[in-house]
Amino acid sequence: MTLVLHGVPGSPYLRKPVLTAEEKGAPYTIRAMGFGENKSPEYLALHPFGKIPFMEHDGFQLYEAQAIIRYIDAAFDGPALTPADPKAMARMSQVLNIIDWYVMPSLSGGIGFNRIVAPIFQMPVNEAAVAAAVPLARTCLRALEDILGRNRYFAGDQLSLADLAAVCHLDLVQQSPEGAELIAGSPLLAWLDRMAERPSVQKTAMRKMMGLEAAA
Ligand SMILES: N[C@@H](CCC(=O)N[C@@H](CS)C(=O)NCC(=O)O)C(=O)O
Repeated sequence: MTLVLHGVPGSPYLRKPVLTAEEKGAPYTIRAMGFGENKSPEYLALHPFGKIPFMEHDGFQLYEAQAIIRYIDAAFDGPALTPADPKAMARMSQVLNIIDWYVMPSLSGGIGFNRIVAPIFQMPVNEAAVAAAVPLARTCLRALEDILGRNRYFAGDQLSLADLAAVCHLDLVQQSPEGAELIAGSPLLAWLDRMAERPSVQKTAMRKMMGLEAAA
């Protein structure tokens, strides 16, 4: 049975499993949901926390993005996206957690949502939330720069799930004044350029997934 990925197109959290499936060459379909559908009784029966994404594969149901992308990496053929070396694997896990715990509420939820998503849907911009997110967003970018160091990717020379998760949150960072200022001159920009060359990253860009730009 095909891999079915449920979520709201445009959300970085739907993009993570989609991007992972693209990198693996795994066939998948998207079950596109509208804003708020994640709180419907039908969806809550699948995901009791009412969050995106949710996955089905061969009768196996799973929620939580990290669990889903690790499952896709393990269950499908294609390039390994988890390093075999324990230290590199731990580095990947560290970045995945930094993304979920610190990048999501600051760069994505605070700055990105208000500066990029809200204007698309003509929603009000919460300026206080943007300002409050800046210190943690700065810490995130400095921490990710330290981890990247002189490597090509977060876990070393090989692309891993850490890069895929991170690009879903960071590739719009320059589109807000706050993000652009925080990332100016950062070594993360060269990593972002490298990631932007990947067909998977181009195909799953936020505006393409939202249908606001033609698919490649
Ligand atoms: N711990 C969850 C968090 C996922 C998450 O925060 N998803 C956001 C997507 S942008 C969401 O569902 N937001 C809608 C809401 O909270 O109602 C995971 O990693 O899958």
